[in-house]
Amino acid sequence: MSVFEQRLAMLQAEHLQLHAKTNQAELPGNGIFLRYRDPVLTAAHAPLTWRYDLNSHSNPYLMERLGINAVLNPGAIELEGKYYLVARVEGHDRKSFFAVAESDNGVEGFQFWDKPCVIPETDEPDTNIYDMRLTKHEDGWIYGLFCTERKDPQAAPGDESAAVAQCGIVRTKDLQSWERLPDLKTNSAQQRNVVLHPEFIDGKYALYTRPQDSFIEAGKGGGIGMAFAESMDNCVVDVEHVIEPKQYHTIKESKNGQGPAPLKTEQGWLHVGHGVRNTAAGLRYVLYCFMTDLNDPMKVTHRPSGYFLAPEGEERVGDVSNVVFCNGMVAKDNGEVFIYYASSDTRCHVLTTTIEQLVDYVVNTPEDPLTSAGCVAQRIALIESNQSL
Ligand code: M1P
Repeated sequence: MSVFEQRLAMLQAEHLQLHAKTNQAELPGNGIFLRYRDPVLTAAHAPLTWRYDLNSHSNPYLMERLGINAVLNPGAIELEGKYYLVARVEGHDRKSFFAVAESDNGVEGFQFWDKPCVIPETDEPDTNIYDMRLTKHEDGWIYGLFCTERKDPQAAPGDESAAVAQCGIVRTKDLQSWERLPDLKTNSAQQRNVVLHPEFIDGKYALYTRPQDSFIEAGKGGGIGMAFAESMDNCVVDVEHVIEPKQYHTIKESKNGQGPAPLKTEQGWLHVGHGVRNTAAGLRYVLYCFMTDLNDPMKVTHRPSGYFLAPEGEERVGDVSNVVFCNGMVAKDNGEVFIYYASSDTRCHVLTTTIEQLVDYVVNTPEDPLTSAGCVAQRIALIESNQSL
């Protein structure tokens, strides 16, 4: 057997094994959600045809020609009972692209479609695109809002890292053909984490934004904003109302951002977002929840204290360590919820829970009292109530 044949047999066997692997919930969990033993989608899931030249004449050593570095930050959607992730796939070349992976049960067996998504460009080509949020809008389209990054035209000579992030928009009916619409226009210097609300509000499209001064730092901006647009064909917003600000000495003191589109529940719109704080070891990203009023989605009604999910174990290490990030969530008609998140900008995972559990968590978990003394009083109240049982 040639080197080529031996390597191909090994690679194919490994790939098959990865896709056949079952995933297990880790019990007993925290009562809010279940984590799973294995990531649902990783760089190793990328088809061999994306990475290798499979021609034994042009590639006798079966070398990897176009490696995949990471698979992260997937948008998620359920269509006719199947689970689809639109993942951010990053090559060894640092450029990201989108690719669809599907699974029958949402926790295992995710398999990429044959080819990555072809996202048309605008007149101003994107250098890098990532982090798609999918929204099934009541207008009948599935929208994908994502970050488009281009070199900062104001960059000082020699500065090859200054970038401008803005919101790109596509729409589709089938996740196969994507219609590119003009980028979102706002008054903010930088935009990431822009998400479309699934319903019209007063006849307008409603968007969650994240006004930001510079590429990494929120600066005077930051917070989750809400803004309204007449149309998605030329989406322009004027005022961004910050409905969920960053806050001193909390898990969102540096910045925060909307996760996927919020879930509609009887008690309110349930949001998953990310909060960021700075540490001596760099930025730490955790997930947190909040709820907004059904009739007035600009009004936050519940803010359970602290984080909902923080990186654990191997999740803590990766290209950007100490990060969990979520931009995909699926709520089924039977109340089950699948929350997809990535760890350390490297791999994708799932959490499962229910609308009932999430609502209980958001509505009945006390708010952060914002001081040590307040937290002690809060904990003593819990202890004393338990002692009186
Ligand atoms: O590296 C962590 C995350 O950083 C950015 O998120 P934010 O804009 O909130 O800082 C994004 O680049 C995201 O993709 C990345 O996971």
